[in-house]
Amino acid sequence: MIHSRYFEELKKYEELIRRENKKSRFYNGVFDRYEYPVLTREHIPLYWKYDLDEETNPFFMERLGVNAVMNSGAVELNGKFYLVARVEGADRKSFFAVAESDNGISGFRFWDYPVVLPDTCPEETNVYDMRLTKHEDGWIYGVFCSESKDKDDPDLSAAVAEAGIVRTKDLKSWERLDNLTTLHSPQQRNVVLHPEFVDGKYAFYTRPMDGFIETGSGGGIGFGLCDDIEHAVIGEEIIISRRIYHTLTEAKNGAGAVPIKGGKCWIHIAHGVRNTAAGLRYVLYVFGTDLKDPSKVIAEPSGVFLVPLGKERTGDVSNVVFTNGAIKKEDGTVYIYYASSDTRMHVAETSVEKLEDYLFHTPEDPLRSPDCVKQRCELIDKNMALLKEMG
Ligand code: M1P
Repeated sequence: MIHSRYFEELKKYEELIRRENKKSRFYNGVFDRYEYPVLTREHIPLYWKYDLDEETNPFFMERLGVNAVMNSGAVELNGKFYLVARVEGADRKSFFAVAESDNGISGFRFWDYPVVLPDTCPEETNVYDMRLTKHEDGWIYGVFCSESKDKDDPDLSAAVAEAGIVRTKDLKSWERLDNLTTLHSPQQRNVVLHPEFVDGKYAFYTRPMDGFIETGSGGGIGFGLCDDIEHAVIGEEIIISRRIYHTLTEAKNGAGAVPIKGGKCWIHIAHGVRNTAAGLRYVLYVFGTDLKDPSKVIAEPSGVFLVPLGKERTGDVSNVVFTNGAIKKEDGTVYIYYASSDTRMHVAETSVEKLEDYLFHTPEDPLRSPDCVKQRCELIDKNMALLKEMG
C-alpha cells in the first residue's frame, strides 16, 4: 500500500511544478532574470527518492536522496524546451535527466526515468555538465565531462577529466561514441561541439588543463577540428580566448553554452573564474566570433555579463554561476539557462539583437585602472552634455 504521506508531499510537488514564473525586478537592459529557479532538487519526482510502500518504508524516509540539480544542457525540439540536467545524488555521483517544459521558463517536469547512458567506460566514476549541440549533420550530440580516478597519483582526490560524447535524435536513446582525444592536452573539461562543420570538419571548443583542478599553462578556451566524430581526435588546439591577469578569467576560462548563431557573429556565453579570499568566484561573460571562422574572436566586451546575486550566491559551492545551455527561439528570443552555486537552475531572457548590441557596443577592457577611469569619464562627459542640453 502507498504511504499516506506520499499524497501530502505530492500536493507540494505539484504546486511547485505548476507555479508560474515571472520576470524579477532586476534590470540592466541586457537580460531579464526570472523570479524562481526553473529546476531544483525539489523538482525531482518523489518516486526517484522514496520507497512509496508503507510496509517497507514505514517512516516515509528518502531512501535515495538528491543533493542538487544544476549545470544543464538545453535544446528546443518540436516546439518543446528540454533541459538535460546534471542531477547530483546524495552519494555525490551525478547523472543526467531530461526535464521538459512547454514555454522554457516554467513547468519543467522530469521524465519518468533519468538518462541511462551506455556504460562503456569501466573507469568512469562520475559524469556531468552535458552540452547539447543540434548539429547540422542531423544528430543531437551531448558532450560531457567523464571523470575517473587518476591511478598514477596517490592523492585520493586526484582525478582525470575527459570529454565523453553521446548522440541521440530524441533524447531517449543515446549512442555512446569514443571519448574525445586531444593529443596535446592531458585533461579536458567544458568541451563544446560547434553546431556547424568548419572546413568540412567537426569543430570543438576545448579547455585544455594540466590537472583536474588546475588549468595550468593551457588555461583558456581552445579550438580544434576533427574528421571523425565517432572516434574524435584533435591534433592541433589553438587558444582562442586566453586567461588574462586581473580580469574575470584570471584563474580559469571555459566555454559555456553551445554558441548561438547571430546576424553578425557566433555568440559565446562562457565562464570565467578568479580566486578570492572567499574561494573561487565563477561568473559568466560573453564574446563573439566570426561567422565564417568561429575560432576568430571579433567582439570582446569588457567585464562580467551575469554574476551570482542574492540567493544565487549561496549553495553547495557558493559564489558560482555556470551555464552549459541556451536556447535561441525562432523569434530571436534567447533563454540562458544557468546554475547558481552548483545547487539549482535559473533562466535569464534576452535576444540575439540585445546580445549583439552588448557585444559590439560595450567597450573593451583597457586592462589598467587609469584607462578604466578614462573610459568611464568619457561616458559621463557624453551624458553630462546630454543632460545639460535638456536643461
Ligand atoms: O564548482 C564550479 C564548477 O567547477 C567546475 O568547472 P571548471 O571546470 O570550470 O572549474 C565544474 O565541475 C562545474 O561542474 C562546476 O559547476
